[in-house]
Amino acid sequence: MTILKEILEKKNICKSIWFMRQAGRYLPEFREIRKKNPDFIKLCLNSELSSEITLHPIKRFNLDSAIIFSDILIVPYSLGQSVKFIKKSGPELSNFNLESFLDVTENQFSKTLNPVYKSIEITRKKLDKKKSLISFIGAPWTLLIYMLNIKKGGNKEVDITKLKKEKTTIDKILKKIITFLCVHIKNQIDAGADIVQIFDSWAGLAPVEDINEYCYIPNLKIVDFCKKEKIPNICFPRGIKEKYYEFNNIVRPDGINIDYEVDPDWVRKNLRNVVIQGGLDPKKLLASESEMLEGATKYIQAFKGIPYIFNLGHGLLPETDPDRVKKLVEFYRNFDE
Ligand code: 1CP
Repeated sequence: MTILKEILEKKNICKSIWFMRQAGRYLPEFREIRKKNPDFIKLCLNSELSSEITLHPIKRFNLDSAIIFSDILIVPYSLGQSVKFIKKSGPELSNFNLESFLDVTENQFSKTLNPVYKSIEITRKKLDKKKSLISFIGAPWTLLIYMLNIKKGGNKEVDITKLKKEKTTIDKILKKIITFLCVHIKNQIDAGADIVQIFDSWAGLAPVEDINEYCYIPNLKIVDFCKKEKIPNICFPRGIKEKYYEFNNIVRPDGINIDYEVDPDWVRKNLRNVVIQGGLDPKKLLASESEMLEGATKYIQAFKGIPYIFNLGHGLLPETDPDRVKKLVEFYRNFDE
């Protein structure tokens, strides 16, 4: 049994560490490959290279889990939208077209994503049996934001007028996308992944009065699917503050990744019947070494005596020094609780 499965299913207390966005921009070996592959989506769909990138951080830091190198936006891409990554300004999707979106069949969708599944197969064979291979999806609300381009104001809010205007379209998108996200999860697990992480990176931007409809219910439907299929799952509803409590009680995932805005002692008291993951601010890896290690200590101690997966409160930043990551891993491994 892989280490994360042991924690998430059996609630065993094991030491376990991995990082969100552990494969990618901060690693010179990734940047080398990326230079030669200007089309990012094509790179995600290159099974051999994607597997190689997935294993970069495992080779360097001997982490307990690998997360497959892909992107949450591969799903909108497979449903007909082209995706470009503009340096500094982030991802840009072509205009959403409801007809062509609704036209894509499950078979076409799985066929486009086949290289991801192939990459999982290759990676599983190369990965130590005890290590987990994590698959992932973007949660429906986070995908909607990119698909309809409804973020504004320097990523701090959504365009509510546009959200209301597009309501009928949104209902249709949600219905289909939940089904197809479940297909993508199942295909990744069948290919050899053993966990799924559901990234709701923009959950904090859901209007308070609509958080049930846009965040809780879509996550719940996906988690219920995972439970039916016995797939260990971790949710990451980033930025919802004290609503982590409500989210956990409604969605009931196996694991929950906390962000750095929620206090770990509050989390320990309030989030029950769920395995906690993450929390440390990725900016701590840019600060002094002692500040970074103090930060890490706070999380390790807050979750002493209960199952806890060490990770961050958001992904590793592109400017992170890989040696810092190494230091943090060593510190965690040697920490005497
Ligand atoms: O330009 C480049 O070189 C591409 C940078 C890059 C990378 C390395 C993007 C573009 N995506 C990825 C890989 C990726 N994305 C992974 C696999 C690597 C790993 O985790 O080890 C994963 C899990 C993601 C997930 C993802 N993509 C999320 C959810 C997690 C999060 O950070 O909130 C989101 C919101 C995206 C969208 C996305 N993809 C890429 C960018 C620049 C963005 C916008 C958000 C951001 O700036 O990260």
